[in-house]
Amino acid sequence: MRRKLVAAVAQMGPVARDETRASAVARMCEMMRDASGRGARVVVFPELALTTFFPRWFLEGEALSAWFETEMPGPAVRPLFELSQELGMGFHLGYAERTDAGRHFNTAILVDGGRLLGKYRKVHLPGHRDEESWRPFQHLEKRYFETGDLGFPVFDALGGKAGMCICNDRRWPETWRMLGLQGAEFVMLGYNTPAHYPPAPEHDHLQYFHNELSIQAGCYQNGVWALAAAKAGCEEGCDLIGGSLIVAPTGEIMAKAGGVEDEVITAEIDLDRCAEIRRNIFDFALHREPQTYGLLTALKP
Ligand code: CDV
Repeated sequence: MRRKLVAAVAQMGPVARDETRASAVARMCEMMRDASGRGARVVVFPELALTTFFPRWFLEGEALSAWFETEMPGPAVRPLFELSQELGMGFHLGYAERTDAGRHFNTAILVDGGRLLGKYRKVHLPGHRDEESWRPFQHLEKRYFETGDLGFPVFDALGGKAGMCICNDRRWPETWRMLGLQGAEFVMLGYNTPAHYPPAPEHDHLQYFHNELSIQAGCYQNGVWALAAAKAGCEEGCDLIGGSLIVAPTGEIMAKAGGVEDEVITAEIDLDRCAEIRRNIFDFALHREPQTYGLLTALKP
């Protein structure tokens, strides 16, 4: 019997700076119910989904720490966990994490039936460490977060092998290969991608193309499904791309969001289709030549 399930991606429109977590969670609960009504077994929410994308501002002290979750679920997020239990549904959620030891990460979790199954902390942090006044908006992920310390874990979930990554990670082939080598069959990810990239504005017209290119290539080259959720639209004056996607292991786009508001897309995903790629052109055991790839993990070329 083939391992098929309906998967959903819940794109979110903008979350305003003064929007409460409770309000964002209410929006997510509504989309989880919608997805469940369409037969979905899992729903993927964006990166830093509970709040506005706060790394666009230089913040210190309480003005910064207010954006971080110190417990998961905290009271505001508990309704999502409860609904996951009620509906027998999995979900992927991105949020800013502060650990008990005072460490800060850009984090995503996988929950199923109200139970936490896995956690990932973003490895490829984009942006810069110090305020750069020439920018129309800041991107201070390198200041606010540490590099993820959990590697690229793969979890048993939903009858298959689940992996996660976050936003900028999707552009890096190493992310996908680390997950592919561990047998991941579907990769969940969220993103906040500005339509305008201040250091290279000449590429602004390619933002949607590069999103699809990265995800489709990652899927094809590793024989995995991808469920990719945008936070989209004009958030506090910053335009974020939409284009949330469900991509097959062949690299084909199976579903795509049309707008830049809250929107649920679904597709049936057959986990056994990963083998179409992995037993053929990307049969790792047969065709990889790792003895020639030393530079990939060397600290300096
Ligand atoms: N949140 C992100 O990781 N954003 C990056 C931008 C800054 C390039 C992205 O890869 O979309």
